[in-house]
Amino acid sequence: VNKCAVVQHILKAYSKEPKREQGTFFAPSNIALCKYWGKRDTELNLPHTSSLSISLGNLGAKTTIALEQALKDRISINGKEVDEDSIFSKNLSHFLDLFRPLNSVFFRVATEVNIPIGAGLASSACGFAAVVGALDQLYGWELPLSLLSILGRLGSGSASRSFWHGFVEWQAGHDADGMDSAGACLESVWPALRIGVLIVDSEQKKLSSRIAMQNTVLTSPFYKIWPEKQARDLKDLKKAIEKQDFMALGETTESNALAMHALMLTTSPPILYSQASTLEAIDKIWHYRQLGLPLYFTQDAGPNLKLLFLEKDEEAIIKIFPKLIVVSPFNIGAFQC
Ligand code: 2P0
Repeated sequence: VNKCAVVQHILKAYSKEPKREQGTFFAPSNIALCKYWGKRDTELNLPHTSSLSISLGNLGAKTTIALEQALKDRISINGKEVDEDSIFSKNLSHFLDLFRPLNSVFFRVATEVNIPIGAGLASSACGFAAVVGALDQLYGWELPLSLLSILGRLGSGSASRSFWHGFVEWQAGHDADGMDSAGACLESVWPALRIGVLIVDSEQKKLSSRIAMQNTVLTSPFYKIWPEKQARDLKDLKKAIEKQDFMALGETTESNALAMHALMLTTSPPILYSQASTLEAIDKIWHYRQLGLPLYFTQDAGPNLKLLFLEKDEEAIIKIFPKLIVVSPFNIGAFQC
């Protein structure tokens, strides 16, 4: 099954002509508490295991798409035109090929992102989600979010989780065409929960997570025990969220991230996203935790950390990490997941 077949299947009954002049959509960035690492299908970005994330409230991407009277797509980020020969433009135009009414039709895509650049804040996740949402608006499909999630996943796996606020579970699914592999939000709200973005190194990552996760699946002798660990962590996280048990949430999140990075170390050739500054920060977190401060971290495909803590400890934690960017995931007006 290829991407084109999935898109045609989802959109077969829908308009091929734009309903409006333009479409606009905001998608929040998301951080996985239980990670997506490894695909059973690299064409459709179908994961081996389910994952669970928290969305970052007002931090994310807002994209506007219109048809463009030109011979190519015109793409801008924060008002700046992106070079058409860049890998970014080529990837996005390739994705947009799936949604052109004719091969000769092109788009103007303007994205505003308000996430700190180089922080490893999953810009591809909210980026692809916002593009799909904006196309839905432009064409007037009004698809349910679960189907937008499947379309977003075709751009980037983690985009499937960027269509909701709050906690989102991406079900791995079993079907070959991935029609059962989509995100869904959990009803729970946890207003006191805080995520802190700790930038220890703002250089671009050297190895894309796409290649890194595939190498892990192919060469790590420990990958076969990953699904079992994931299933347990996912269950424990959902229980912790339901009971608002912060220690259980933190312990499981941290353990899940460390297990993912341990898998990478056992990949051939080995993958190491941590820098010395990452380990220093982890040491500091563990030091303060031993002194009684409830503070945990997670780490993605880069050297920076995302801290988990509660509102009541925010002041103390900012004293320890003065440059921390603090996000309140549920402080978004009326919460609707
Ligand atoms: C996650 N990451 O669950 C994991 C944890 C990074 C570490 O999803 O190949 O950009 O586009 O499906 O979604 C990053 O991977 O990969 C990611 P593709 P994606 O957030």
